[in-house]
Amino acid sequence: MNAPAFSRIGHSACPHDCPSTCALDVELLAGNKIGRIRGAKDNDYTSGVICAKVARYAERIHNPNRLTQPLRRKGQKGSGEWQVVDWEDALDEIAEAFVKAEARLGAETVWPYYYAGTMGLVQRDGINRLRHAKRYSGFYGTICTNMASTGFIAGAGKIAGSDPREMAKSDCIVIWGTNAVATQVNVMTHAIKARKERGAKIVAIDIYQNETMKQADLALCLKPGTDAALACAVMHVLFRDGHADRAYLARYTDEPQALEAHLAGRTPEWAAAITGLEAAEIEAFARLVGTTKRTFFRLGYGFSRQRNGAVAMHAALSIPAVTGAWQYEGGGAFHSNSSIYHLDRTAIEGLDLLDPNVRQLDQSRTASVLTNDPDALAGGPPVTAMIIQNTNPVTVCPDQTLVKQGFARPDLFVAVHEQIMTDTAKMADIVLPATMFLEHDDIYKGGGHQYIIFGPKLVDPPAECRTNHQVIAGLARRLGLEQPGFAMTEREHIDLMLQRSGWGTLADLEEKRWIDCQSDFETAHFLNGFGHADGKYHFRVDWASVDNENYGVVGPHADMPTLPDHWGSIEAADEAHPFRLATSPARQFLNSTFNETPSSIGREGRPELMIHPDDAAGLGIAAEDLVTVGNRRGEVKVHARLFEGLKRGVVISEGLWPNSAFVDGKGINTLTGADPVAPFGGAAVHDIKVWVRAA
Ligand SMILES: Nc1nc2c(c(=O)[nH]1)N[C@H]1C(S)=C(S)[C@@H](COP(=O)(O)OP(=O)(O)OC[C@H]3O[C@@H](n4cnc5c(=O)[nH]c(N)nc54)[C@H](O)[C@@H]3O)O[C@H]1N2
Ligand SMILES: Nc1nc2c(c(=O)[nH]1)N[C@H]1C(S)=C(S)[C@@H](COP(=O)(O)OP(=O)(O)OC[C@H]3O[C@@H](n4cnc5c(=O)[nH]c(N)nc54)[C@H](O)[C@@H]3O)O[C@H]1N2
Ligand code: SF4
Ligand SMILES: [Mo]
Repeated sequence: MNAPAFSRIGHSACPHDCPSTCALDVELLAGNKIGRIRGAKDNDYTSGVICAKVARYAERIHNPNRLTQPLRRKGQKGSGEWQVVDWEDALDEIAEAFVKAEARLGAETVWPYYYAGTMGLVQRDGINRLRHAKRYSGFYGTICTNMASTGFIAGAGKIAGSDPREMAKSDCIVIWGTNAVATQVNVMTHAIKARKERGAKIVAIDIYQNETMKQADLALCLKPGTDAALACAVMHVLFRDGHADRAYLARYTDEPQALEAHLAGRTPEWAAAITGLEAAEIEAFARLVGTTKRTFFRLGYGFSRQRNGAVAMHAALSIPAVTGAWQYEGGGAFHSNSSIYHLDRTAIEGLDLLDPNVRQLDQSRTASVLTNDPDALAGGPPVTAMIIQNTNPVTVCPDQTLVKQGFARPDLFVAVHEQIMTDTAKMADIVLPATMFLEHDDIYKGGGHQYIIFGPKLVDPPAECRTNHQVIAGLARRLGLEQPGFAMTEREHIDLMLQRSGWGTLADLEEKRWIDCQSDFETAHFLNGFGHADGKYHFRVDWASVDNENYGVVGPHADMPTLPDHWGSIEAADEAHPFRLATSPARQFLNSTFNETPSSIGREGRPELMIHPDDAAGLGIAAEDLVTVGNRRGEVKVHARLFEGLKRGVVISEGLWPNSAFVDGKGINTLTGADPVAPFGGAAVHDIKVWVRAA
């Protein structure tokens, strides 16, 4: 068959939960089809580069397994037996279930549940308008960013930093706890440009030799959950060897003397014993960042997915405050730009209807919430009705055994609005077919850069797929809600938000394609002061009072160190669990998205456990063997892959695979914990003690 004729290029933005939020050029073909997707060359962050999985998007959007009609469950929950229903009946049933549940147990028994499967502000966050209008339980979205953002705000006072494009002007780029080659490829574009044009050094800090570590000039492979020890020893050396910028410290930081005194005992030898690095490696890294003023610390999420993750982020962020790297172009630090956009989300999210007394339920504790743990329910009623958009908790949430038990509860009604039949959709009472990003209008803001980008509807959705916005409006109508936000179109919402935020109109944005929201150099480098009231960088942290839009302290927050330090709150290995497991993202998947596309599955192969050959030998495990990995939460079967690029005692399983890809249907999150992480919650998905045995 001939390929459909090429018609034109459409412009969009990648909607997925990836810091790169690439500006896209989409080949639009005859017959409502798309061809290849490319990165926009004229966007100076995307720079014409995108990941392979999105370049191949035709495979996902035209996937024959897409959901295209509303379905009602016929058999038992999870039985896979469905009956096609029409939209009006499906929405009636959901609205009725919500009304009944509310009449029995109060509005808080309904839990609108969503996450970042699309990062579009209208389609992702519009569900909050329904929640606020009805006083349904709030969704406290902690699973991804909580520890990282808390640690960053603790030090810098807000989440912003040096212009990410400045990486290309750095002399040293430290890629810390992010596997950028796989998870946000554009970081590499700018870092490699600096290496080519300026001879910049690239440092990577991770727990295994992933693709990013392989590209680094200096690759530090440490034990999971020990990054703060490394950071402390680096700062110890900086003070010891005269590489601390004392004038900068005096002007811009809170307690430099206290920090220096505190670090006196945090020697490279002390850190070597904790991190598993050689003291000489730590010295070399400290010397490099101490003598290279234009050092750019690109701090990722991975190293914060530990029970001490907030402390680790804050400790790593403290290094450029000691060297004074913030003063130089190409220097400083960056994690995310979420603080720079000042978008007025009132209409999209119905913030004028928000009642702060309504309880918030923690996403990372979904396992506990749905199995009726009174603490996780904050003393309120059980959750008995849900609508789920853009997330797949039965795959992605910690403590999967309990998550599955929760979703199997006969007294829980669940509607899932999805693009494909995920592990979560399989457990639903009603499944609604959703549009993909090229089939609806939305607006996106970069986490890893500084652009707002418009993504218009470019093709028609297949069959009966509807947008999230349409579904929320359909339910609102049935529930008698008359706020204007439900009647507005996506475009009207975008236009209103832009205008109220001082970013012009949608028409302006459509013409320009994107808005560069970068702050000026002094602001971005905090030379006008950091985000705290005193304008200083804070080495000393009162964790309970960090301002991170939180709903209250949880976990062992009282034990958190106030100055940067190694905090032993991780799930340390013990005799019964000699291994530390991390569940790092696979290159061809994006969380659980793309784990349904044949080319991604083909490239990833199957769920595996990477294990050091000497550890495997000690357990009588050979390459390719099926092994069982377990802890008190459950057991998972995967194939062993012998791999020398990690420390003994550390094992890695890349994902996220669908649960059905595992021999006995138990996904990797069977092993992760839903215990609340200090100080404000989150999921420690790389912080797991396990045993391993031949299956
Ligand atoms: N291909 C692909 N891209 C993705 C995703 C995906 O699943 N697949 N997910 C998207 C999402 S939602 C997010 S939030 C971002 C996340 O992207 P990243 O910021 O890259 O975070 P992670 O992928 O969680 O982990 C990054 C690395 O941290 C390592 N790591 C784990 N524990 C430690 C530790 O204690 N110390 C150190 N130094 N390293 C550690 C992991 O092994 C991994 O290699 O990526 C996005 N992009
Ligand atoms: N073990 C382990 N667990 C993890 C992680 C890990 O590294 N290891 N990473 C964690 C992280 S960082 C994150 S962010 C979470 C992510 O967890 P999720 O938010 O659940 O992420 P996705 O798997 O991308 O799921 C998004 C779903 O949204 C659907 N979707 C996309 N766009 C739309 C839309 O417009 N409308 C509707 N209705 N649906 C849409 C997709 O089809 C997909 O099934 O997972 C976390 N879980
Ligand atoms: S997933 Fe990330 S790297 Fe790939 S196109 Fe989307 S934003 Fe860019
Ligand atoms: Mo994430």
